[in-house]
Amino acid sequence: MKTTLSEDLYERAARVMVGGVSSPVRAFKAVGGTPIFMASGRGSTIRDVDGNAYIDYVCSWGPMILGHSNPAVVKAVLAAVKRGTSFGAPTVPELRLAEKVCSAIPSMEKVRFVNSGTEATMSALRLARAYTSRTKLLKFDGCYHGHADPFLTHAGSGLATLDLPSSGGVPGYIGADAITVPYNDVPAVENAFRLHGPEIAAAIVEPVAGNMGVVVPEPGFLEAVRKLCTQHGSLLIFDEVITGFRVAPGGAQKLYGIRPDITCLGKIIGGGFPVGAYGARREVMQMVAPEGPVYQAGTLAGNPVAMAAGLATLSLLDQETYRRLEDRSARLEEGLKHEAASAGLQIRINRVGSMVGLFFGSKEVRNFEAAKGTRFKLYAGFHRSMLEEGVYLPPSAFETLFVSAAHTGGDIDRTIESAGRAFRKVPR
Ligand code: KE4
Repeated sequence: MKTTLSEDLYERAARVMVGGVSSPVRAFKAVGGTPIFMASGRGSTIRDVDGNAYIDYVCSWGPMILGHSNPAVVKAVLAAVKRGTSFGAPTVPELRLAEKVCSAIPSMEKVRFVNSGTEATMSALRLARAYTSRTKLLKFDGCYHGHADPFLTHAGSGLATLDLPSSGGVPGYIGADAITVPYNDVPAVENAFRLHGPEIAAAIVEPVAGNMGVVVPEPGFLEAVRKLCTQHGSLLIFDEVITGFRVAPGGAQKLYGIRPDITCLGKIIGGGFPVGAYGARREVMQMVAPEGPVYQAGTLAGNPVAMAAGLATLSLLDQETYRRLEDRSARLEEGLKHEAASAGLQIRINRVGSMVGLFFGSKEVRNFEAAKGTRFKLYAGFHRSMLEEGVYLPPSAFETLFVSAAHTGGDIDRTIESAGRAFRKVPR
């Protein structure tokens, strides 16, 4: 596979952009080789600047649930652009997306749009602290909630990829307010509340963890966090930036029947444009300016073009689409397991809907420690082999493979065949 143009471009990019990228995980640090410059995408396929085609399982880290350049989304965006790109004023697309999100997400009576998942979780924590007049935050090892200071200790995604226990530049007093416990560990949550309950403003959790690979909530885990938050007057924040409209139309809270106090969204609701959102029942959201004292603002929040892309995307996410996503993702899971077994390689697959996590090793992965205890260093070679096969996987063992509605049965079968060859190259 020739990638000379990517290599030349990356050398140029590294002179003016830190790490040659706009987000660390894209730098291929964990998998080696040169990041690939993508030129175009259509459906499940993306093409790089050298003309190589790949079946895409990054899907822009989640937003592209319909695949790339979906005709309806493109049409809606072009029409919106022609009407003007930004007014800094209320618009009908913004209102329509707000109504759609609030009607789909059980916990959301009111919503505020922002420009990223980071802004959504940052604002949700500020709101929870104001609502409870408390400061402490309970979070879970290996979850990732964006790059706002309070969330950057023991986090997943790029920090896990780069093996960073926390970020530089975050003052100690910020970290002091964070209590981090293992995912799926109910006794640890109970203990945290026993010790700090009256000080805990909020617990924030990815209801399906997608930033340490995929880790699935065990029966009773989310229910226990919900119960303890209620008992101690803390707010439960569901970070559904990945799971929102991914694992079900109403997100993980619909799938698992748990009602959080605040929900954060992003990715899919922007249809590939910068969007985030946070929402809750009215009596919580009324604390946000201009109705209440919690200040949060944004020049491009509710941008009409992004809203149009989100609306077009959500309007196509019907039951048939979710059924197809489930069918293709289940087929991928079974095929990968079969090929690994045929290659005499031990892998674990954690999956919820079209969120697929692949781990090298035999042990169950139920938290971040277990994820770090897998043979994750084998992932780099596997990633490289799959690139050679024309399959684009996340360049990190601590991310999620996303299946889109555009992935055909043929794509899945080809991926499985490619994985069979790639597994055979993995050193034992
Ligand atoms: P953004 O600020 O990147 O839009 O969203 C932050 C965020 C919040 N919550 C969850 C559960 C998330 O997964 C994310 C961002 N996800 C990462 C990858 N898993 C984005 C990719 C990147 O950082 O480049």
